[in-house]
Amino acid sequence: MKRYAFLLLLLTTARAFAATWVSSAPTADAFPLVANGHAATWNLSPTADAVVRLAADDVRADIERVTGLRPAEAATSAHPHPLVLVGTLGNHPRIDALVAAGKLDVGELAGAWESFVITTVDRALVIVGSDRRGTAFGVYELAQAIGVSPWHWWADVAPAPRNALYVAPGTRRFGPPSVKYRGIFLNDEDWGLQPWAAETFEPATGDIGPQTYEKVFELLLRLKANTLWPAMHACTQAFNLNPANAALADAYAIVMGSSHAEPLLRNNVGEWTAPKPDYNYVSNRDGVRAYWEERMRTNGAYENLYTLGMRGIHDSGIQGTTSDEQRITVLEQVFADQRELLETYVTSSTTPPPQIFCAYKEVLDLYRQGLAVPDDVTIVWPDDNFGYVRNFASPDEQARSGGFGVYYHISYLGRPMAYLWLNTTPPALIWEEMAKSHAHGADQVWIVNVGDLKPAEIGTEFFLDLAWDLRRWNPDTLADFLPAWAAREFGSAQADAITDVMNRYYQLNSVRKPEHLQWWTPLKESPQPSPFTSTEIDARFAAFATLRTEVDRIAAALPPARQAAFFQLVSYPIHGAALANQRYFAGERGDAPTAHAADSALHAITAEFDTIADGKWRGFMRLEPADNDWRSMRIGAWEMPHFPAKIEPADRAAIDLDLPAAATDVWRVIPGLGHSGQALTIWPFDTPRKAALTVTFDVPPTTDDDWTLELHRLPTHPIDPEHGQPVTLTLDDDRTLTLDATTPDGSAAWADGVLNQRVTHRIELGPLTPGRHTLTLTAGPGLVIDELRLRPD
Ligand code: REL
Repeated sequence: MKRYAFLLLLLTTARAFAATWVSSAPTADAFPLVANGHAATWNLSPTADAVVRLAADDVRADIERVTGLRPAEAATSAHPHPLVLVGTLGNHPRIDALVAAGKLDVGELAGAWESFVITTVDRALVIVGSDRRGTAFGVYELAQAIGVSPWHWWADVAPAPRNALYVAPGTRRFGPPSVKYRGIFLNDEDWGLQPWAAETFEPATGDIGPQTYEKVFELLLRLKANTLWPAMHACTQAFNLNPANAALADAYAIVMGSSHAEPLLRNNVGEWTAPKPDYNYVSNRDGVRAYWEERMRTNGAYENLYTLGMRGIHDSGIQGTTSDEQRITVLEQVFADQRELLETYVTSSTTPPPQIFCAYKEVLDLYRQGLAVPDDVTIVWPDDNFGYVRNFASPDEQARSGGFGVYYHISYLGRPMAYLWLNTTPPALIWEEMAKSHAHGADQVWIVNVGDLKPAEIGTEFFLDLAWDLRRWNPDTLADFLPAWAAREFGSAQADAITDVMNRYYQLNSVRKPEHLQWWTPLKESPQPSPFTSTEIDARFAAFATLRTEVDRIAAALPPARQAAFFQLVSYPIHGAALANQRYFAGERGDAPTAHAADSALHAITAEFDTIADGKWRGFMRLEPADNDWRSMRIGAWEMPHFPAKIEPADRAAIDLDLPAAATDVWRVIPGLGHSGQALTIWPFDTPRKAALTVTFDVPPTTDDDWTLELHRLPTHPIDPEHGQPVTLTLDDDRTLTLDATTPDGSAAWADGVLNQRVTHRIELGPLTPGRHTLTLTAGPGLVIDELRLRPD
């Protein structure tokens, strides 16, 4: 029993990514944040930044949410102790005096970016930041430590009530972050965010406006993010057309940017009022420049992250050019003109403002053809919209002073098929792609496209967590994220069970996203039945059915206060994905009653979203958009498929090679990655050389078959596009085969790869003698092997 308790303690320690330094029971020298029916008083500097004041107000409200007691605020630090002192270094006289007296060791805080120290000294709890956001992050760190989720408002996560809160003595240091600018892009808001804001949350504005943005900004700070690309579709009024939005961003110290197609904070779909063809830098340079200049004049005083370059009005190529050569010339002129505007309206005497060039879609090709990007501009690599980063800086490029960043998607509207509904990108994939990018210099800007934000809570948080402190996450700690998240949101009793269902949810949807069940892509000529065998479909049905039962069992075990959050974060996504699969596969089998029942059930649980949390989310969850712009893009219009009788592929005994057993200290198993949930890759990601992976397998005695080796890999893009991803396979030390495990970016094969979430290479081996064989695979970093399988021909 004792041993069990010890193991449990070890497990809990390993899992705890949230702070555990606040307890409900007094310990020696602990600071009484709330004790004996009294909450310690807070004191802020009279000249505290707006964001510090906002954060302190939020967290004082959090303390009341947890304990029922709201801390008072004292105008002066001469107030009797216990006191919570909150301030930015150099801006809080009492904190500065403690530092000067040598009582408060702030370490490397002075001049650091967004860093903070939380410490107990002289019967005070001190939260001191290096700058305004650092201080605010420190205050919100305390909120997490007392058990308040960053999603307490956005997903109705109820904190566990506590009578007392004691802060353990000691000094805790945080920051600087792994990535300088970290944020989200609210994109494709036509389904949830915009209709909900317009009808339910902010009817007076009738749009996504200051009330909604205020909640978004608070969330970003709680998640230790600092940047926002605002909603930008035609259904939404452009962010900067309402000056209250930018003023609010400034109060919350949120750095405002704009997407790849919206240079210098201009939302073209909503703001370019001249005829569309005039958005043309060849024929109307003065007109476009004046349009940008106007925004610099009104918003240049705020803290912004400026997108440079130019594309079309929306997500399209630059207008008025006929060749790549001309596009490059025009873009270089655009850079020069835009930087001149920044120089005039923004640049302080010494520091140019942060600028990015996002090499999205066709723009990456221009960069690869030699487009010259000013050295101090951050080049932001795009993913391929499906979660696989398209480019990595070479060692030479990494010398650029502007450095690099990544624009990543966990939601997407576009070809070959959108995914705008559930969030099914496994945390393990986000880690694999983003940590790999970081290892190749992408540490200046990380932006994630989160679609409507809900239900993308888990992916959003994990992405921003990585950006805040990437060092915590590696192949050995990755699996700790979900249990810690589940324990924080729903309590420890059900955390393991929730982790288990979420892991299975990610794995099942790694085989096919629920939005991509139609087994064809617009790139193929006609609809096709799924490539699964009946056995595989039955197994998928059974796995989803088990998940649904388990989710309902967990829901029944949770207290009423946790129900709304559980529905939003776990139950709806899992039931939704299961029903979408049932609807599709039953339809494909011609089982109309089951397919139609699943369709009705899917509509019913979606409608339930309108009723939870007393109707707070009415209008947020829809299978179709509220406007007519993007019909049938979310999960695809559903109808019973009409296929001829299916030809079942012969289900012949294949041999699965035991890849995890072959892992080495270089080829590492990444838990939760791939169809297998245990794909292998070379880690650390900047390992400079190739490494060998050796697998043994047995061929059965009676066979005289020819064999094909299937190498299933994730559709990652090569780290070095010039040399691809060469793989050498050596069989029994006497036969060597080579292949290039790359897929041409944007091709039909690429489309299949991202929809299947794997690419399969088939290598004919011919006959194999019965008995033991050895296969050695040698490749470089960047290749992710999901499974190796031998099939008899
Ligand atoms: O960056 C993106 O993902 C966007 O360009 C696209 O997703 C696009 O705006 C889309 O919303 C509609 O075209």
